Amino acid sequence: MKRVASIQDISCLGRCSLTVALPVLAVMGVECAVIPTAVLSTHTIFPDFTCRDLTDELLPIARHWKSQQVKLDAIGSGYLASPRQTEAVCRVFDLLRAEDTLIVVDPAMADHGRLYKPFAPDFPQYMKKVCQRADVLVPNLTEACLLTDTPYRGDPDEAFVRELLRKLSALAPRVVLTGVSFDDEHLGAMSYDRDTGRYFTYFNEKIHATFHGTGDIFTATLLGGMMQGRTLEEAVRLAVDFTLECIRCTCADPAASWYGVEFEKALPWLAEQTGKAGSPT
Ligand code: PXL
Repeated sequence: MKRVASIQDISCLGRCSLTVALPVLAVMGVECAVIPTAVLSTHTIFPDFTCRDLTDELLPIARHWKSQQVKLDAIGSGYLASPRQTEAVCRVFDLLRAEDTLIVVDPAMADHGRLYKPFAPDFPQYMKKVCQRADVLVPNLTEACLLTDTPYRGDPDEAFVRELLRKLSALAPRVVLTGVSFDDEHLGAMSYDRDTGRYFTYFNEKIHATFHGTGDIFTATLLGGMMQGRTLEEAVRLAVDFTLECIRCTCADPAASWYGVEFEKALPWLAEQTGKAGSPT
């Protein structure tokens, strides 16, 4: 069985970060060890959330694992709570990565043209260092602009997105940009592989509703898909389709909460796709 470590926060309520990665990876037949970066009462879109930064725990956890010869097939990072924490996460990567460990970084710090509330304008400069350790970097459009010092555009065309991907590839060899849309009917992701020069685009239906935590669902599914032996491009398709399935389930429920998607209802769909990928090793 493949084992990954997921480095991101626990938002006790809100359906994001670890509370999404754990069930998604479990359904995909992948063991998910965790390094929690912070404990928050809710995600940061709620007012007055509490937050306990766990930066000082990260390296002791990693050192203990190292002493136990823990082997990781992948390490994924997501929301990080402070600039100091980005430095600790870089050290955790350096300590725990083996030659064949896949590093997947989601620079979860911004959306819709704006940094999340807790972050100062210089935070992307710190996050860049984490991104430079990635084998696969998975930003949304806002994060991609912040990481490449590109003015944000809410209505990108294909030339803009290709150029953004190319600029991002200075940070990591493979890049997947999420939330890509060139018209009113389609939404998906676009990837770029610096070594082959190949772009890949995959769209599915665009549902006109925005939900929180969909980026975390996408990245967890992408990582799980790659651990199941899918190529990056196959994993992108699966992640787009599963994220859409989660949004469909949420929109079908008039009593759905505002703060996150009902991914739980879509997990059986994901389990079915997992069967199609063959047994996890
Ligand atoms: O979904 C990204 C995310 C993760 N963790 C926390 C967040 C957010 C987005 O706002 O606030 C705590």
